[in-house]
Amino acid sequence: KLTTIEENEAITNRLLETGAKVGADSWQLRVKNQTPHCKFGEQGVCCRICSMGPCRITPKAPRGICGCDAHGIVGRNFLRFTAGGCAAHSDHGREIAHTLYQAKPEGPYKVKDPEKLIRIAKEWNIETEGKDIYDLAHEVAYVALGEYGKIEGYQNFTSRAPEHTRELWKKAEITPRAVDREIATAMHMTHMGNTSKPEALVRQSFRTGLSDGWGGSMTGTEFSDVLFGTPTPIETEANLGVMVAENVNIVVHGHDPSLSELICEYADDPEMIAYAKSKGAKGITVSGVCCTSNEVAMRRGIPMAGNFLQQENVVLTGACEAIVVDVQCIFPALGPLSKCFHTKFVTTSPICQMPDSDFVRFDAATAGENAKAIVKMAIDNFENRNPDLVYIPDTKQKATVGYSLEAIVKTLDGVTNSQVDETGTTKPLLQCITSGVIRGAVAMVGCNNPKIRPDYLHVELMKKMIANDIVIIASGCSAQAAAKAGLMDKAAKDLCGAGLKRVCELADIPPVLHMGSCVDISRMLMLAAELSKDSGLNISQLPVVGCAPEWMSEKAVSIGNYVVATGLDTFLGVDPYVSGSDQMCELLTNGVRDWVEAAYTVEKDLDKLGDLMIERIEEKRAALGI
Ligand code: BF8
Ligand code: SF4
Repeated sequence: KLTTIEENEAITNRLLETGAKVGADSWQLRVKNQTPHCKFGEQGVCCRICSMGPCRITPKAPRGICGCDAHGIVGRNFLRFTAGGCAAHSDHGREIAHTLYQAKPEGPYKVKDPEKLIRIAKEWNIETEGKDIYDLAHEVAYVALGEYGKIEGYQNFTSRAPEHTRELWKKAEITPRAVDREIATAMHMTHMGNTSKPEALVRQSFRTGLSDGWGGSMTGTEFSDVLFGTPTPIETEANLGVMVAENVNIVVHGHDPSLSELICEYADDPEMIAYAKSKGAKGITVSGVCCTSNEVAMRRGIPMAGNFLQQENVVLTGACEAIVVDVQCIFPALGPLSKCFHTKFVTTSPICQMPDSDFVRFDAATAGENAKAIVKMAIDNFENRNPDLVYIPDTKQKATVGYSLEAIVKTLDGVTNSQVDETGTTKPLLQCITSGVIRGAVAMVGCNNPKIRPDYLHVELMKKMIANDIVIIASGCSAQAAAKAGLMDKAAKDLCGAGLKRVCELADIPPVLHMGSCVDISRMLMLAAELSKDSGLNISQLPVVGCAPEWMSEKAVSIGNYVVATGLDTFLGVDPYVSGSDQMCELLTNGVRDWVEAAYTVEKDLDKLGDLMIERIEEKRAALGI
């Protein structure tokens, strides 16, 4: 039985009552204060990139003071949005590469997947023969770090894209060079008095996005796997009910797994558990929010307390001893909110510093001590809990997660009567698709956004897709929405059409596959590339589309750009502040198809959005004659 949106809303309302008792603020209240939103901002026609402005475009004032029109302003804003997202993802990837650079056999960070490390080294023409694995790790990490500012050529990982895709990029002049360079180019192009031509701004948006997807994000994913292990299917649970009233509850939140991995390790340490018991708790429970949660769920089965718009709820349970954050998607609201409770709000990264938090500066050299100190801080805080404020709903769902590309390939081996030489490839999956047992796939990704009932579009669209024999690969907060609802429980096969249900039974998988965090959308790129190579089809011919129905962050726009630029049609449920320029809208929803064989669709109506995706998938099948 699925957990409904209404049930989740009832829980939230109950928690907001606690909030009211202690005088806590909440996003639900702040949304009211911010509504209606500024129309100029919403349409993308406000420019404040120089101090002659801010300039706002209206029918009476069609140009800014410098003469820039709506199309230039919307285009520049769109590119800057992309650059922000690319920077966040890619810098996260860079941090991971730094961590790998400092890995040592006796230190807190080790090489857990040497096979993957060697594979990457070979791909990058780095000599592996007779080398100590840690020497190799440092060498590969050094090259990865150099990739960010490489002087010539293109991002190394772009060679993983199919030849046809690379040809398209070359022709469109959007092959990503170095991450730092694409971001700098984006900022330079959008400086006052530079580019105001939409076409050029969209090209650079794509190139910047591609440097994220096939650069920074892929670095994040691949080196996280090297350090912490490549995910394999594992059981876990999701929703607030994973917190345990009798235990010390530590919630990890953010994106970079370097910190959370060690927190999980220390929370599992018998010495720490004994210490927690000495303080009156029964044990220690670590659960997660947002993508950090996805990372530790995929590798350790750590339960997922919730996604983006549930972060305040975690504190509102009154049973959170510490919410420990690294970077990105963290509400500054957690500072004042934690002050209404006993909760410690622990920030750990110089990239993410917030008022009303305890800052424990985390770095690779002292990571072990830092993590231990944080776990101890949480345990010591247990006795400060006010029992009268504790309410943990018992709602949770089982979920099977951990579907990296490698895991998907392995799981599907043997599902069809494929030849021996086809194992270890995506051919069994292709066979399911070409035979029509599975009609296609949707990559469901992205955030929650108060503009939409939290999780509603994610869950309803997924239900609709699987009922139509379309398999879902999910990441980020979309994956957590699915897990909270129960769609990652293998029993959800009963909600599928007959074909997908059969595949779920044969392969023993849920119909919604958790592929990881948002940087792990790079796993989806690799899957698309493998499907293309194994089928001989172009990526754009595959019956696969992307969808971010409730997106909110700059990162999501960067993702959208690299997914479209890789050849996959992408469907959005929230407008990316471009409605103020018909030229930008036309380019993004149609014009770019000439360059990359894919485009955006923005549709706010749930039923229409779902129908359009199914239609697109069926069109692609018809074009292939399957
Ligand atoms: O990177 S899906 S709200 S947590 S931005 Fe943030 Fe959006 Fe969640 Fe992960 Ni992705
Ligand atoms: Fe106004 Fe032009 Fe300055 Fe933008 S760059 S704020 S449109 S004068």
